[in-house]
Parts: sequence; C-alpha cells; structure tokens
Amino acid sequence: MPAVMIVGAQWGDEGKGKATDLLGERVDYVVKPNGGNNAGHTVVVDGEKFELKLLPAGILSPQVTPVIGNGVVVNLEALFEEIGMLEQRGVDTSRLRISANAHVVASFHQTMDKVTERFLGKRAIGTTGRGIGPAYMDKIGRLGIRVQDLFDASILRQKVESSLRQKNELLVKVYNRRDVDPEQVTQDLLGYADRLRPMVVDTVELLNTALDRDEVVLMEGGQATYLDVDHGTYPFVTSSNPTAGGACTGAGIGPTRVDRVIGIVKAYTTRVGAGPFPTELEDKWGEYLQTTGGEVGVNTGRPRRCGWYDALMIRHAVRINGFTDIVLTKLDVLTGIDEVPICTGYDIDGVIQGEMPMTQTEFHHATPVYETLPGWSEDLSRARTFEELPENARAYVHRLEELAGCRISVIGVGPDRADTITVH
Ligand code: 2SA
Ligand code: GDP
Ligand code: MG
Repeated sequence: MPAVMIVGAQWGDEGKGKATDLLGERVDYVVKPNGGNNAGHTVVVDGEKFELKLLPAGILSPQVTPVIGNGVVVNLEALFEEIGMLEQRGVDTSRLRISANAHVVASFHQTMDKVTERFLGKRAIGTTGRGIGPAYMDKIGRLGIRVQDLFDASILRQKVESSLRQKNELLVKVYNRRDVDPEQVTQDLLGYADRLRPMVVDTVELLNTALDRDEVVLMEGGQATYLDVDHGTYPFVTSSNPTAGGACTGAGIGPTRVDRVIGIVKAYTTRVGAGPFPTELEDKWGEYLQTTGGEVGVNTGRPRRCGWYDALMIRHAVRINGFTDIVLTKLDVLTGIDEVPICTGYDIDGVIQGEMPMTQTEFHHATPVYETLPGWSEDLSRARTFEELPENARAYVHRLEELAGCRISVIGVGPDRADTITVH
C-alpha cells in the first residue's frame, strides 16, 4: 500500500493527532511534512493523555518510525524537551529520524516573532509566538539554517551571521531591543549537534525505499487548509503549506505515490488567533462548544474561538486537497443541542452565494446562511457502529457528506482511541 495523508480541513485542532494515532497501528512510518512546535496534538491512549507539539503523533505507536520531514522547522530546545518528556513516561523515542534539510528555529526567530506581533498591534496575526514565521522567512529568503549545518561549525557560523545581520539592525533601530550575538547563537546550536547526529538521515531515501518495499507511510499535516499561506485566510495564516500538495513537498514523496488523502473535519468549527470566521458564535452556544469540546490550545493554552459547521469551507477544502475520505471528529460535542445549524451559504453585502468567495474582503463581509437539522440528546460515546448512532445524528452526518461531496469514513465520538466509528 502506498502513502496516505492526513490534512486538517478547517483552522486546525480538528483532531489530526488522534486520527494519526488511530492509523498508527497500520502504518510503518509517520512523517511530519510542515510546521514546527506551533502544532499541538492531544492523544489519549487508554485514558492517558499525551500532548505533542513538535513530534509526529505516530511516535506513540511502538512499531512506527516517526520522521521529521524536510519541510519542518525544528526548534532544538523544544525537540529535546519533548523527547525527554516522552522518555520519562516510558515512550521509546529512539526510532525518531530527522531530515538533514529541515530548517532550524533559533532563539532569535522567536524574538522576531514576538516583536513583530507587538509591532503590528491591533493587526497582529495571533501567532503562537514560536518563531515559525521568521524561520520560514529565512528559508524562503535563502538565509535559513538547516539541520545539516550543525555538523559544520564554520558553515553554521557563517549562516548565523548572515541571518542576523539584517535582524540585528531591525532589533536595534526599529524595535529598540538589544542585538543578538551570533557567536552565542552558534555555540548554543552546536551544543545540540552530538545528540542530533544519530537521528539525522536522508529522509527522502528512507521514505521512498520504504514505499518501494510496500511499507505504509503516513504524512501527518500540521495546522490546516485555512491556515495555508496560499489557500488560507491570508494574512491570518501560518507560514507553510499544510495542504496536500505541501505535504508531498515537505516529505519528499511524489503525488503519484499517494493513495489516500484524508481530511480531518470537526463537526463544528474552531479557530485560534486572529482572522475572519463567518460562523463564529459569541453567544451561549459559542461558550457551550468551547466548554463541552474542551477547546483550549494545546500549545499556548489560548481558548479557541468556536462556531457552527461551515459547509462551504469544507467543500472548498475537498477541492484544494483532493480528499478521498473525511474523518469527522467530535460529533459527541453536539449532543444536547436542540437544533443544529449548518452554514450552507453566505450573505455577502446582500447577495447570497453557495461557494467560498474569491476575495478576502468578501469573506470578511460574509454573514452565514443556515439550514437547521434536529438535534439529539443521547450520549454518543459508546456507539461503535454507525447504526448505533441516534437517527438525528446519522442524518446530520449524511447531510455533511452530501454537502462536502466526499465520503465520511470515520466518526469520532470521544477523545480516546477507542471512541471511534468506522463507517467505510
Ligand atoms: P504561527 O505561530 O506563525 O504558525 O501562527 C500563525 C497562525 O496559525 C495559527 N496556528 C494554529 N492554529 C491552531 N492550532 C495550532 N496549534 C496549537 C494547537 C494552537 C495553540 O494545536 O492547539 O496551542 O495555541 C496552530 N498553530 C498555528 C495561529 O493561531 C495563527 O493564527
Ligand atoms: P490537532 O491539532 O488536529 O491534532 O487537534 P488537537 O489535539 O489540538 O485538538 C483536538 C482535541 O479534540 C484533542 O483534545 C482531542 O483529544 C480531542 N478529540 C479528538 N477527537 C475527538 C472526538 O471525536 N470527540 C471528542 N470529544 N474529542 C476529540
Ligand atoms: Mg492542535
């Protein structure tokens, strides 16, 4: 079986971590193709909760080789902290492999992230403050530091100096901050080199030869479609391509080898950080979803903004990513709502439309048009087959499937690995 992909279809936190963990039992490699320690996955295994930020969720499955792909930006301090936390809890992390081409997030990237956000004031993006944007800026600007540079001190020193030259000007003259000493940064990074070296390999060769042997490779996208720098709600996005095409680039696996592209879709919508969100609820229902769904950021502890399901966004995400299947998560959270609204259109300055608008201005002006389905009050968490779901929950799922134009193969009815219904 060739490669499989997991992609978030909304603004993140759809439950990708749990989906990866579920598939973990059937895959040999899990590769993270994009993002860094801005991600946050919660995986619950037999009641035990694991919060992962940088490492792929596949690390929790003993037979899986977890891989950090070339498209990832790696904060080394965060990496070793997470490895230490997992080892302490008895998780074997020795199989972890890291691409020599992945980029490094240095401490000054984090400083730049924070000062830029502060400088933007009311227009801030609401980043996670982990230095992700500045690290990708350096990558695209050809000033980046790669993992392999840690194994050549003189190259590393040159790269750190080049990256800091302009930033130090900015820090001192614009942001009124102290400049950063390149030698100190170089020494800090070199301090990780020996521990890092055994994990670093040519991950393109590793993954593609595994596929040649018919082993299963799962690409676990970070963030989500509407945080994609090309397809998302720009500029309120992350600085990578968390969509299906980006996963191919970030893992070094060609599209012809991908068998399934699985979209992870929450049964309602959430968002952390700033940016437009047509179905956002600022009433008691928003609070209800926030509380019942436990909608708090894994990484920064920020409460997530909550709203109803937006069918336009999902249909568009199906197109962008070419989803073959949808995993619908958190259906259980909707239990107890009398009537469940689904956004099926936008009223944009008096004109109703049924597809995502072309421009960001229109999206900012979009007011949702809802159709309402009858709710259910039964506890879903014990259901293990589609037939065990109450009739109204089944009708909700069928309607979402119809509106998305893509089959819903798996349904999540609780946070635990076991709280899952396989439909197809
Ligand atoms: P950044 O830090 O440059 O990537 O931020 C840019 C935007 O991307 C959003 N973003 C996220 N949205 C949801 N979840 C993310 N990860 C954490 C989690 C969030 C947390 O999984 O819980 O703990 O706060 C994530 N990472 C980036 C971010 O909110 C900005 O809108
Ligand atoms: P990710 O960033 O997409 O991996 O998602 P997060 O882990 O940040 O957020 C998803 C949250 O929902 C986590 O706390 C999961 O444990 C939880 N979760 C996942 N699937 C389900 C589900 O079907 N039902 C419920 N109630 N919780 C779920
Ligand atoms: Mg998350």
